[in-house]
Amino acid sequence: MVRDPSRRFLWLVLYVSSCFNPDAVDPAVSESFGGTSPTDAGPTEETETSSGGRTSIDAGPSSSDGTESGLPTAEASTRASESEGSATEGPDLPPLLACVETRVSAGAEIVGSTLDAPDDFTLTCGAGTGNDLAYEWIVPRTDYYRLTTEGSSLDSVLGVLDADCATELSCSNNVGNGLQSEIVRRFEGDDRVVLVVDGNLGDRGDFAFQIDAVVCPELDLTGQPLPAELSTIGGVNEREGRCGGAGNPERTVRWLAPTAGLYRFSVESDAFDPAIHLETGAQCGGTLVGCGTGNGSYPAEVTRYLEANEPVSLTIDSTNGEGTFSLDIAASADACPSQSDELGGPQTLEANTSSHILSASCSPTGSTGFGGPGPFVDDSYPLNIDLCPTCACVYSITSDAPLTVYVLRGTHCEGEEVECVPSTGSGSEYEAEIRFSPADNGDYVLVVESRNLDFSVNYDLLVQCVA
Ligand SMILES: [Ca+2]
Ligand SMILES: [Ca+2]
Ligand SMILES: [Ca+2]
Repeated sequence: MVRDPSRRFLWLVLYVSSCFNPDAVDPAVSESFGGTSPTDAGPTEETETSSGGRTSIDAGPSSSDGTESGLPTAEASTRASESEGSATEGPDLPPLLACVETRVSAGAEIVGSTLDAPDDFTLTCGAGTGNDLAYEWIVPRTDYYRLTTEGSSLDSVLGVLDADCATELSCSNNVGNGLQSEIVRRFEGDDRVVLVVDGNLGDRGDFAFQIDAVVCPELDLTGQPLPAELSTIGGVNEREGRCGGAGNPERTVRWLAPTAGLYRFSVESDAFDPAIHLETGAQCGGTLVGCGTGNGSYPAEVTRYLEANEPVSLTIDSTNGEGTFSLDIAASADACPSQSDELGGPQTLEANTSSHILSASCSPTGSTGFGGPGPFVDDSYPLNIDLCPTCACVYSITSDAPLTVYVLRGTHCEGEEVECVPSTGSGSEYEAEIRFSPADNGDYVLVVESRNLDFSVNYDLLVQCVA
């Protein structure tokens, strides 16, 4: 496991960017929420990573044509020595760890080749025997950082090890549909870690590797007093999503739940109608879990079950203008789903006594009734879809008043909203349909939400399947 420090590494080329530009965000990538991102497709093999890609790194002129690894040794060494600035070398820094070739810094772009490197490390999320290279990184300050091999040509595996050169802290093989690796995690200032670039299944070749501080979300509210009074004035407009936000500035915040449970994110403003989007992960661009819109009558809300210390990123956007707002994140003692059995037989959402627990992306959280503003009530049910390969089913919720039906992935309201359908109809006959195919097999929570504060809604489920 421990690398022999005497081994020569010939082909490393190290660049240190002249300055780290945190604003260098690819707008085409940053403006999409998880719901439309290709990186949402299915689970990835990485651990402790977010599935989204925020920043495109410039792999430099050398990595795209693959000629850098063919540089004469002398040239490679010269360029490496040019990079040895005060960030990575200096009298106050300790001697290099025994298992690494050199030291790197945040903002540095490293390109190189594992072609003639040794195979000293085996990372848990990779397979086989690939040549690898190891770097030491002394964390400049406590923050979340993104480590990526985006732009590499080999099938990379990326690992973070402790300074003992052996204890693996994070590992990423593939993120999204690609073969490259990404790790997003919090590092403590002055920590010394070993970063390993390995080849999966024996793959060897050119790689690019970069470390950047995560700049979206802008603010981490973990442990800060809530509600938080904030403003979108002066914010950038780089994001929009299913619930809106185009053309208006937004604010982004990270938050980690102190304990596992159901949490409600709510935003209210007198200055604008908020649109909030909740994504998984410590950086913007993760899977869109849910979104909500608010108006003068009721705040925008998203409520989900979070594991303890599970980072989420919230974008507070606007559908009309900018200004100050109040963000609250409150633990809920409600059970979710609210019902223990699957929906079957006639039910009633009582206008005054049913609970408001969840909220939909495709209809407002609440409105103003006879007694003033308030949230809509909802019932939620476990739902297991287990269809044969040629089967398909239509779930129809029929009702005597308008309602919204939506479906969350998972068993306890932890997952993303995968479908949201407002009922259509008139008089006392309304209907909302959701279709399931074998590709949808899995566990869900089915939510039925009233869209009237003052009247109860009677509803029932009709399931029609074809084989
Ligand atoms: Ca290896
Ligand atoms: Ca890979
Ligand atoms: Ca926006």
